Amino acid sequence: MTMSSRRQFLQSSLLATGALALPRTMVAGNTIANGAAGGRVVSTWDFGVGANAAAWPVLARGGSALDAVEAGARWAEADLCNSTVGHCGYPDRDGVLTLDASIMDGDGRCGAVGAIEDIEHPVSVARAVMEKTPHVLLVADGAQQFAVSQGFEKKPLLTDDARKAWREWLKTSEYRPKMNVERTGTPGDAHDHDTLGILSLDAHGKLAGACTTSGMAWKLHGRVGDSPIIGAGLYADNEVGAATASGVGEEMIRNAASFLVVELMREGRSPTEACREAIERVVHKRPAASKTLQVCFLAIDKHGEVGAYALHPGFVYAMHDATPGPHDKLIAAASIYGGNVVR
Ligand code: SD4
Repeated sequence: MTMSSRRQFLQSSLLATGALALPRTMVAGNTIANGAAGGRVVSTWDFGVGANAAAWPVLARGGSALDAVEAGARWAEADLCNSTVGHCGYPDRDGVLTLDASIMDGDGRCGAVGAIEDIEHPVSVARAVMEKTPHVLLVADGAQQFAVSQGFEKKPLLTDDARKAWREWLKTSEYRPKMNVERTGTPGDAHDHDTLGILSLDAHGKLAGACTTSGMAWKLHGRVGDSPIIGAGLYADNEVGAATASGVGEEMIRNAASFLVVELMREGRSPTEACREAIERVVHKRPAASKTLQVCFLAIDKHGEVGAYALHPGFVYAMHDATPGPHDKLIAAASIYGGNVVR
């Protein structure tokens, strides 16, 4: 899909304001007895619509949340319109594209890769780390060697557009992450950071999540963000719920933020309340910095209730389930600064 047809497609999606409040009902046996019957998948940002569409068939045929989130993340990694995830991501300040990804099952199993180069599907390498090694996180050359040993193809990923944007950036060489800029398709004018965080509840009442990103464009070579750090960019616990994050990852790492969101839900907060409280923690720790950068959380509880919150307006997430009506819902999250703005 071209950039403009993608925009039209997204514009025709249902945009609603505020977090989605679904009835909090109990999971009856193996069936989710509310609007999430058959499962539900939620993903960060507008490209979450495509990720959800790739994940949904897995849930619809009774597959696992884990398989669903991997399918959704792989779609985003291969998306040729996305300058912030996977194949078309923007590089670091040395012109090197390094990717971060993680995956977590609600039963506690998890795997991740950080700063991996030349491998198209880091989320699947993360899953292999989880399933085939005694470890959780592999980074850089070691992660790549492991990927190749598992049959992943090594190939150069940096696109001409990304290289062009990097050359443009070199003219100023200023590291100043942009907040919620429009995706115009002009090199240098695209988002310089946005992660695909995807969470799913399957028809069996099990949760899983995945996170995949090229991280912050123009970062220092070797920088790893929150996305592959379990508890920072992603956390899932079948007993409670799951959470993921997008935005400037250093804030998520400082606050163990996705773990915090899940723990707040464990204490009884709704997903929206938990995300809001985690955002407040970010503000409390670094009030001045919080005015200039974006942080966003997305959460789902074990009943399928979904919530989100951001520091600044502009954060949208996508939701897909079996309820009748339009399936590609884009929902604008509320924010601490500036209320709700749908772009
Ligand atoms: C990172 N959290 O590497 C990622 C980037 C991102 O919205 O999601 N930006 O810090």
